[in-house]
Amino acid sequence: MRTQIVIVGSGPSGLLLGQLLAGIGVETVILERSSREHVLGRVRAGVLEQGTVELLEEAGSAARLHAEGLPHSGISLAFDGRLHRIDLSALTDGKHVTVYGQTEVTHDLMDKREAAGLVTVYEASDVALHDFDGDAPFVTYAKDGVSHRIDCDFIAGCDGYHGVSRKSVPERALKTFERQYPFGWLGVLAEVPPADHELVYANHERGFALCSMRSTHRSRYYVQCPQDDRVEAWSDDRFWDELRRRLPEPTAASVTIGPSFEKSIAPLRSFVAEPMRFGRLFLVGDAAHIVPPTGAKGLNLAASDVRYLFAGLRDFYTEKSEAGIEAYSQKALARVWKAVRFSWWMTTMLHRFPDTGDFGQRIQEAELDYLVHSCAASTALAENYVGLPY
Ligand code: FAS
Ligand code: PHB
Repeated sequence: MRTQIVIVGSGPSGLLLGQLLAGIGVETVILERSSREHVLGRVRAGVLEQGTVELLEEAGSAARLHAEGLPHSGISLAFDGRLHRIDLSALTDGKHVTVYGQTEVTHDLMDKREAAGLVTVYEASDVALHDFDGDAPFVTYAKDGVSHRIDCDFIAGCDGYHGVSRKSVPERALKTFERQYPFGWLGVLAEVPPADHELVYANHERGFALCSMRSTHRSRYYVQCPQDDRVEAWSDDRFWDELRRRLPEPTAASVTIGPSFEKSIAPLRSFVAEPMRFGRLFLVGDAAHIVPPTGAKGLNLAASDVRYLFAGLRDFYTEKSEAGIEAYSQKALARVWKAVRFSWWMTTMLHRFPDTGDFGQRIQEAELDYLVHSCAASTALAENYVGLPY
């Protein structure tokens, strides 16, 4: 079999890239390790930058997003028993974010791909990348016990942190940067109305908490927990109690409790692999970088990479120019590192570290107090949160 581009991974970056390429007549095959149901069963991001929404519009899969997504013009920071709103739109000439779950983004992109009759091989095993350092790369995989080979022009490694693509690059050709955080996030989904009409990021001496949502009747909450904590140790009652202890009283009183239907613990890390291109292989999204979710950047960075790579591939196929694909890694990494910095900064400012102590807690509160009372400081937060220019 032959195609123009093999995309490894049917997450948001793979699906979005495939949809944009289909729009200019470039043929792709997506190889996905898991089942369609398993991919859609993952609960992850919830906040989309305006640039991500515009890309989904360009991919023709933003109709439900516009019908069901929630535009948000602000967020609140909670500390020292008080809530402080950051007016994102006022500070960024009217920009906003849209609250719409990654699961829905993935679902919309899958539906669009299937409606166009484009090929996605689910439950593809033993995916292996070959000869991507030459000009005739190919990918092999097995499906239902039968081995397959796909020859292609390029391979897009959209297979996440644990995928095969980054691991296929010779170690000597890759430089990685990593920071593990000494805690995780326990996340809960419940069919209850959100505690506030916007997101609340709480700094508390017991630990970080986040009030988010998926709709006006479905809430998404997180509390910081020990790195080695287990979901089984957290009954719903214990979760609701701990969440409300970390929130200012009026916000805690607005929390509607109810049975959780999803509960999971995610580790937090910052990770970047450089460069993001190796001959005919491009690393995209979580395959190349991971950020702690505190800055709501993971999914949006994946979209940012897709934007740069799509522009490069479009120039290659329509203008016979290699300038865009040559510049991909350097352009993508410039924006990646700014988002890695912002996510690291939000995480260090809002979480309780083992060595924070009383002095560290006061320093965090002083930084937050300065942030919410300084136009310059809150503008810096706002322009990063809504998404820096591409
Ligand atoms: P993904 O990991 O989403 O997709 C990669 C795909 O490749 C998967 O479907 C996988 O099954 C497949 N794959 C892997 N190995 C393969 C192989 N060998 N062969 C074929 N297919 C293979 N971001 C936020 O902004 N906010 C959040 O709150 C947030 N929470 C998160 C919670 C968790 C537990 C995790 C893991 C991530 C979270 N993220 C969050 C980040 C997340 O949203 C990612 O940024 C986003 O999924 C990136 O999309 P992709 O790059 O497509 O990678
Ligand atoms: C979410 O709704 O899952 C979410 C929102 C904002 C974040 C992280 C997660 O910073």
